[in-house]
Amino acid sequence: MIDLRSDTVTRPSREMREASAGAEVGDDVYGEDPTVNELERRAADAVGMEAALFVPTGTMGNQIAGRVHTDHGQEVLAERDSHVVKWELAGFAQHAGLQVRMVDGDDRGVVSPGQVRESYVAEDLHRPGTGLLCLENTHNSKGGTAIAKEDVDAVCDEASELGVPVHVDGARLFNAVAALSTPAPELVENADSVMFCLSKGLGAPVGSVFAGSEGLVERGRRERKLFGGGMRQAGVLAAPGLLALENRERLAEDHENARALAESLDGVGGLRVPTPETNIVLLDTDGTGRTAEEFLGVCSDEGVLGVPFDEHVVRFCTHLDVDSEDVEAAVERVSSAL
Ligand code: TLP
Repeated sequence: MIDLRSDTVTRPSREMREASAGAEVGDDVYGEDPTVNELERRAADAVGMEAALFVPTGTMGNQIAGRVHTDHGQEVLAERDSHVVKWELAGFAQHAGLQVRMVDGDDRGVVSPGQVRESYVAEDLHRPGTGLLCLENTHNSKGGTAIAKEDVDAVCDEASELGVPVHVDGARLFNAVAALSTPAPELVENADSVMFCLSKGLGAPVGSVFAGSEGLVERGRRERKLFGGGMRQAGVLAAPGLLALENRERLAEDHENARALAESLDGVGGLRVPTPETNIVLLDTDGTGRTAEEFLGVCSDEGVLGVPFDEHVVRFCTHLDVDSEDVEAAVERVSSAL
């Protein structure tokens, strides 16, 4: 099976399993796990923030952001197709009492400073006030688009003028870094916090990071406890996370594989496949006469897995466990399926 459903499907390497087995551990709720402490230090450095917090999932990292930046009952601004809007069970509403004000980004998911200003709500007797702007980079639903520093900075400046903090859902931040050749600390330097996942393209079995100022991360630590995320001897999970940080450089390979996959499949049997910016390939199945689900059915019969994103949109994702030969094989199998 060539599994292109997500970059979350990677299995931990032997080195990761060994690092896990040999990890020095302590009770992280007491701040005594040396491996977690080391991961948090290195993760903060990697994004140029003062401090970082190891969390079990990207979802928890984003939800912690919702709670630490806002007051209950405020509004959060987020792009309409972003993960926090589509795939986190309305967590901002459930956990932080936030009303989400959705903004239509452009076709790459970029939100403009003008949209931030227009959507901003000043607090008064009738209106709750905007407590947070949440950005996503890379933007998953828009096909892993890598949003440039100028675009990130422009909205951060606008938000800052309005007194609104900015959180970046950077589940795939290092894919953006690789695609843009902009170091992560520069890409998020004007944001207040960032979440990035160790468990996606970086290949760790578990884990994400929430990073920001010392004060924000300390508040985040309490929220993580509230969410049931105080993980005790979590060094066994942080050790593979440390190795995952070393995988940042190789993300460019996934991007090359994604490009090769898209270029080879574009036009096959009526498929329309734009060239991706990172590791996410979106396929428009309309011209094949099949819906996304039907297309995935025939692909699965040939041993290729993807996920449906819309009635006629399928996502294929490249990752650490897929090499260029697998991509060639996937192209052959999909072509024969069609
Ligand atoms: N995304 C998953 C699914 O939930 C869709 C995937 O396969 O892509 N932010 C973004 C942008 C994400 O893509 C994801 C996961 C998350 C947050 C949540 O991370 P986890 O799965 O660790 O909670």
